[in-house]
Amino acid sequence: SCGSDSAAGGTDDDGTITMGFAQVGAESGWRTANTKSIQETAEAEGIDLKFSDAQQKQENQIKAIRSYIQQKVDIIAFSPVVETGWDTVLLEAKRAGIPVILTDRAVDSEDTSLYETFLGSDFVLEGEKAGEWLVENAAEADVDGDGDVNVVELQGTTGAAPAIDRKTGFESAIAADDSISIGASQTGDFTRDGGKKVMEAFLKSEDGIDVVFAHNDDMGLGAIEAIEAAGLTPGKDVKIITIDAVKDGMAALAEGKISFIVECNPLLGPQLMDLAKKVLAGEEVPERVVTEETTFTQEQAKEVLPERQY
Ligand code: GYE
Repeated sequence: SCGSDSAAGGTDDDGTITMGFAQVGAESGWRTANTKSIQETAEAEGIDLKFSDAQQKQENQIKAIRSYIQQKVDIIAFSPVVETGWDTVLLEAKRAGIPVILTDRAVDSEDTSLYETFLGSDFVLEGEKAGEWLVENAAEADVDGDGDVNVVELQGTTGAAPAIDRKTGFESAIAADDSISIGASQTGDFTRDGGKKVMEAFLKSEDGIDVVFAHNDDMGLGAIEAIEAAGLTPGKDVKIITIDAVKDGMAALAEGKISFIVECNPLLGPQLMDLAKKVLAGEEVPERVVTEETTFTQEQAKEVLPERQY
């Protein structure tokens, strides 16, 4: 499969594919499930996986990618922690003839020849689904009955594609109802602890919070801790909407603490390895592969929880 085309990668003489994967970190249940899916699929398919955890720092990801280039891996895959600032290192990979696949999160590079494809969710659509549910359930979500639905937003990592896009999607959907507005919005960095701390501050600074929109389950679970510590009942005194649908989030939804979850699928390993094989075999791959996702109400969570894998 290793032709003369300098932009194409190849495989070792024995046909084994070596993939360097630069992961974001271990910030959430979603990320843990994503890492497991990638590692298990590589193992099952005999792909030699070099894996690094960047602890949510771009500089660490760039270092990892540079070391994969030096090690002459066949292919690099990564989930960019933020959208900007990747052109230089991606150009280095391109010049070394190592193809790159983006997975989970996107980059904002104008030069799309810097990567082969982008596999991941439509984050704008996820935000829209969250906002549409709120519009449909606005009367019930106005928990203090003052005629206004006051939302506080727990944003994901600043500059990350899912934080930017989920905010955009949510805002565009709630624009359909004048009674719904976002009173405060801050990053909780996609972690449970971050969600808890920001929610503690919101509970002190904001009057009449009706709804929490958290960009992921973990921050929503942190918010639950803060709400309960303030003597309030999540799901009753404050409605919570989240994104991901990992097991802990689904359990809180089934218990009535969370009101609605938009699914974001972390099990990208099989599709990623399939795309990697195709790229290295010189086959055409689509520029964009969007994962399929659904949404869950409390009733639906109760039904699927026993079989939830992650
Ligand atoms: O929603 C969040 C994680 O990029 C889709 O990152 C991913 C997001 C996911 O930390 O839980």
